[in-house]
Amino acid sequence: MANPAIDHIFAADPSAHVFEDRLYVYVSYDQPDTNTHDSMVSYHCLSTEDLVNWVDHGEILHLDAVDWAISHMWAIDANYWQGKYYLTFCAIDRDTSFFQTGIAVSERPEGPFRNLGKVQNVEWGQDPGFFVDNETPYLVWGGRGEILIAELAEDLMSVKPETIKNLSADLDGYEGPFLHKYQDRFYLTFPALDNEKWPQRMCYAVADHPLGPYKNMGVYIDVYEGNSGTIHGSCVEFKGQWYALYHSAWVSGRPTSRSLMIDKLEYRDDGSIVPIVPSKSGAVAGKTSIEIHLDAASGFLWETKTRVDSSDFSGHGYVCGFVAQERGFSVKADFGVVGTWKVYLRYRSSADTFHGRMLFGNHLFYDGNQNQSYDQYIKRGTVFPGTAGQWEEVLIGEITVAPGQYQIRFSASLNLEQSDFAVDRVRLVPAK
Ligand code: FUB
Repeated sequence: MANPAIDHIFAADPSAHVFEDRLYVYVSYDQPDTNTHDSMVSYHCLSTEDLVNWVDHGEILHLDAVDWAISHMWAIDANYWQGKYYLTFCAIDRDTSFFQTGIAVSERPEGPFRNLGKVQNVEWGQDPGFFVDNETPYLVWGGRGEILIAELAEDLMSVKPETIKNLSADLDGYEGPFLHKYQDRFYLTFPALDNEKWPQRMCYAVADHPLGPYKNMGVYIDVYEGNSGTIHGSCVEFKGQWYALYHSAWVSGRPTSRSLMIDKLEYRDDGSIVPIVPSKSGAVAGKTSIEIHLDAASGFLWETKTRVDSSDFSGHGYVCGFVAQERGFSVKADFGVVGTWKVYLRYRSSADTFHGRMLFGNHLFYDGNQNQSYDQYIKRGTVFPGTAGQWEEVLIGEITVAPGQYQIRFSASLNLEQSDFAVDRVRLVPAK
C-alpha cells in the first residue's frame, strides 16, 4: 500500500517540485491530536528519489522564527529562484490579524528556511503558490472564496500591483491555488465547494498565460470516502510520469490530522485531466518507507561551531568544537504517532575514544537553560569509538515516542583540551 505515502507525521497541503532529479514535497504540519487548523505552527520537507523510499528532513520553518506572524501556519509552496530556494508560506499577521504571505530562503532545497519577511501588496495572502515561468516569478494565492495572481518583483519581496488579477469570477475557487505547466499551457489547480457545500473537491482551470484568462475545467478529484473536508495539493512531473498530490484523513479519520496522498495523473489528448479516484495502492507498487534526517549544523548549537571546509557532509555543514562538558548540539524531531525508532549518528574522530552522551526529551530548551530534565537517555556518558578521521554512521540506540515534538541532544561528557570530534547528522529509522 503506497497511500498515504508516509504515516509517521500528519502532513497536509503538499506542494511538489523536482530539483536535481529528486522529488521534494513541502507540507504544512498538523499538530498531533489537535482538533483545529488554528494550531498549525510549522512546516516539513519530504523528499524521495523513487516515491518508495522517503526522507523527512524535519521542521523547515517554525512560527517562533517569524517575527511578524502570530499563528495559523497554513499552506505553502517553494521554488528555485536565482541560485537559492524560497519558501512562500502564510500566517496570521500580528498587527492586522489578516493572513499575510511570508517568504523564507535556503541554500538547499530541503531547508531549513530563514524568514525574510512579508511579501508586500498582497491582501489576505493565504495559501501562496510560487510559480516560475520564462524567468518570471509569480505568486498565486487566496482564501475565503477568492483566488488572485500577480507577478513577483525580482527580489520576491513584493508583487507588482499593476499585474494583480483576481481570478475568482472565472474559477469559483475557494483557496489553495497551485500552478503547473503542461504542454505549454498553464494549469491552475484549486479546492472548490459544490454550491457552498463541504467537503472540498479538487478542480482545475487552464490558460495560455500564467496571469490568465483561465477556462474552468471542473473537478479532477471529487468527494471520496475518507476525505478530510479540505483538500489541497499540487501536480508534478517526475521521471516521465505526472502525479497528483493531496491530503486525506485516511490514517486519523479526523479533518485536522491529514495524510499525504499521491496518485498517478493522466492527461487526455485534448489536455484535460482524467479524474483521479484516491487509491490505497497509490502511485507505486508495494509499501513505502521513511527515514528522518536531521542536519546537525542546522540544529541549536551549545557552544559548538559549524564548518563547511569539506564537501562530504550531508546538509549545511558539520558541527565541531566538542571540547568541554555540555558542548554539543540539539535537533528537533516530530512524530504524529506512537513508534520506536533507531537512532544513528554520523560522526568522525581521529582519537581512539570520545566521551559523549545523547539525550532525548520533549522539553523545549532553546532559552539556554541547561538544567532541564530529559525523558530518555539514548546513550549516557559513553565512549564513542574513533573512526580514524573518516565519517562513519553508528547506531546509538532506540527511542520510543508518543506523538509530539522532541529534542535530541548530543554533547561531550568530558572536558578535553582539544578534540577533532565532528558530527554531520542524526538519522532515525523505524525499528521493525
Ligand atoms: O492546512 C490549513 C488549510 O487547510 C490550508 O491553508 C487550506 O488550503 C486547507 O487545506
